[in-house]
Amino acid sequence: MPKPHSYRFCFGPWNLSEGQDPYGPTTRPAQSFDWKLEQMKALGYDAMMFHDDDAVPDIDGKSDTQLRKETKELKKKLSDAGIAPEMVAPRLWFSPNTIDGAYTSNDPKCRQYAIDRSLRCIDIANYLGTDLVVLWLAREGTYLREAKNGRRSVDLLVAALDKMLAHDKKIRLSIEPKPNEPMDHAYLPTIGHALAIAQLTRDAKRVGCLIESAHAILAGLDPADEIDFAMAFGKLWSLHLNDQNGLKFDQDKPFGSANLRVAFNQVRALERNGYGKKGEFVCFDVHPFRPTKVEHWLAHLDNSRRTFLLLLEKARSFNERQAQALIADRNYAALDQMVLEHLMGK
Ligand code: XUL
Ligand code: MN
Repeated sequence: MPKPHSYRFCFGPWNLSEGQDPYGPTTRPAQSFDWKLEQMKALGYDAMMFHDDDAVPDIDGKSDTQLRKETKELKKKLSDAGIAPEMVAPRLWFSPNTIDGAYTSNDPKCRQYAIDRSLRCIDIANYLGTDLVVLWLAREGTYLREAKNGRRSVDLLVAALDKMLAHDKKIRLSIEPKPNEPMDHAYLPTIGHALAIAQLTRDAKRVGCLIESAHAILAGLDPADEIDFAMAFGKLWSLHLNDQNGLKFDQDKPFGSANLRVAFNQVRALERNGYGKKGEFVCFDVHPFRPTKVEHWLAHLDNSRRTFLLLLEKARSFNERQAQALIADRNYAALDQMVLEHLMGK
């Protein structure tokens, strides 16, 4: 039996969110970055993931010198805290320049902004000491079909990826697909799309993906199958575990909250593929429920990791021999019940 490996855990500053939604304001007061870092240490997490402007607030108004200085300060803070920088992601959905999309905007000036901003994000990753840039392509899609030319959008996405790959010979790009929200339809809705577009770039082996459980569920897919698919290509370089109750807005629920069995199967898929053995982190892209009180603000992160570790025990103690015998006998009813009873502790 190979020795079971241990996992390392990560979250981002945005996962200690304040409760705002499209219908109402915050329900918890904003906290400083230093407070968030303290909480991460207290929870015993290993790494932090960043948007470019989590690392350098108000990035658009800052010079390259300032960007370098602030990132170096952040790097020191992280290393003093014993926290690794996992990745940096350009926030390409906030600026007035990305109203109609970033790399696929119909306005060439806006497309240029998106590329310049992405190159600065790569610089931040370099200063911080990570080779991973995550691309959640929030507004690369349409509200209505006729607004953009889909074929041209694919070409523009490839051109943008190529510029990033050329800017830095070592950087790896992880595309985080999501099928909808804020767009009606996104151009890269699934892992298959992300890995396919990688093949059109100048250096396909440096373009991989990040799976978020909720995003896969929103695409009508099983996140465990997405994990197996990405890992068959050796391209699952990061992971956002969370949960999602059906086809609605992106809920970012605690891991396992909506469907424990789907969560169990994700852990099984990670185990059988050896996720984490090359230094990949298990990140929880989870948010507190809006009614959460300040004194319970960290619970969703603690609980997600706790559920993950309990499901890991379940994955490792699953009776594979018994399961294989039932599979050989095509007795899927018994297999089904065996899984349920295992999860219920029978
Ligand atoms: C959006 C989402 C983002 C990315 C990082 O749904 O998941 O937080 O993970 O940009
Ligand atoms: Mn995510």
